[in-house]
Amino acid sequence: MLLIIVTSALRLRSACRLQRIQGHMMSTKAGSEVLFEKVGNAGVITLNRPKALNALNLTMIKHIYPQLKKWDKDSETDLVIIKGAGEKAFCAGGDIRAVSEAGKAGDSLTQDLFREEYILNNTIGTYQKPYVALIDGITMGGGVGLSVHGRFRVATEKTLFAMPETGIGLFPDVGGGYFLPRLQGKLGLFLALTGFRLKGRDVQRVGVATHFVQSDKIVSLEKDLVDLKTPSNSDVAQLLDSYQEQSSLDAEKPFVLQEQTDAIDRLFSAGSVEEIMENLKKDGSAFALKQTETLAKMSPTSLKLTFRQIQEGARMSLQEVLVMEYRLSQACMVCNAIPCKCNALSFHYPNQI
Ligand SMILES: *[C@@H]1O[C@H](CO)[C@@H](O)[C@H](O)[C@H]1NC(C)=O
Ligand SMILES: *[C@H]1O[C@H](CO)[C@@H](O)[C@H](O)[C@H]1NC(C)=O
Repeated sequence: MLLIIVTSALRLRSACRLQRIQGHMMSTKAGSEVLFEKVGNAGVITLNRPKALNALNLTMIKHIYPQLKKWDKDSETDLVIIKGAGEKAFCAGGDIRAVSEAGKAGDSLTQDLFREEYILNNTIGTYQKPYVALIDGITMGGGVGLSVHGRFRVATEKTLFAMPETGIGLFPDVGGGYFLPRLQGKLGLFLALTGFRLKGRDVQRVGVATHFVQSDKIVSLEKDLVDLKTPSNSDVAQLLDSYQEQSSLDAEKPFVLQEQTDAIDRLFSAGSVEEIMENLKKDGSAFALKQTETLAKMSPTSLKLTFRQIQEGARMSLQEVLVMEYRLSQACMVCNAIPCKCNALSFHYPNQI
């Protein structure tokens, strides 16, 4: 009898404890979607929504922006590292589902999300201290925004890069209009229109990443970065270079678009999307045919918008591009609020990956 009472009491106590732990977890949950740590003199940002492939939402952006500002001014912070939690993703994009639902409801969330994200992109683009993005996994849309404008982007064999926005009624924003036309030849336009996915070493080969380091070396790289004493950008570059030299994985594997580079430059040199489609049809090669099929699945409005964005962006500063894209995004949301063609696929993102 006594035994039963004791065990029940114990059970009750452990149940209470469990509840307390759960309660504690609940209370720390708000704000845990992005973690900020000081490790030595490094500010470390961890995007922490692994189940949502670390997709950015407004709460995260609102936390990251002031923290970056603070670290930029703080004499005890010498560099910033940004990474994603979990095995799969750095950041698979913005929380498009939330945005598109809010857009339909005429909510100000869409406006807020885009505005904050543009401000954040600009902050990263002009950051004074070394900024290192460890893009060890899926990196799309907003995840590109958090990395590509920063000084250092480290890809691994797990990196999967794409700007899939033309498939969801949007356009490759977050400064896509700036960095895409600056890739070699017509590659940026090709990536923007088709949403073509680049993997691993190729992400560095095209210049989206500045370095390639094997994934199993990232933990050690991060430790060495944190241990640097008041590093300059060239100190960080030196360390990253040395890690890159030790990473021989896939070094022999040719660039996935090696054979198609000339074709891309030729077929995508055109005055309009229609002309590109014409070029592809006339060409008739297997590669061209495949691109025709891909483009046929994209939002026609998005394709035209993206074409013009990339064209104009080539001549603009990052700031000018971000302002242009903010205006475009607002126009897109108004368009998406009225059910129209360009909203066709928006609910499949980012969970489509
Ligand atoms: C962002 O995601 C976190 C974690 O999933 C959630 O708690 C928070 O409410 C989200 N914020 C917005 C604005 O959706
Ligand atoms: C920030 O930059 C990324 C990549 O260039 C882009 O995908 C994202 O949409 C940008 N955000 C805004 C609001 O411009």
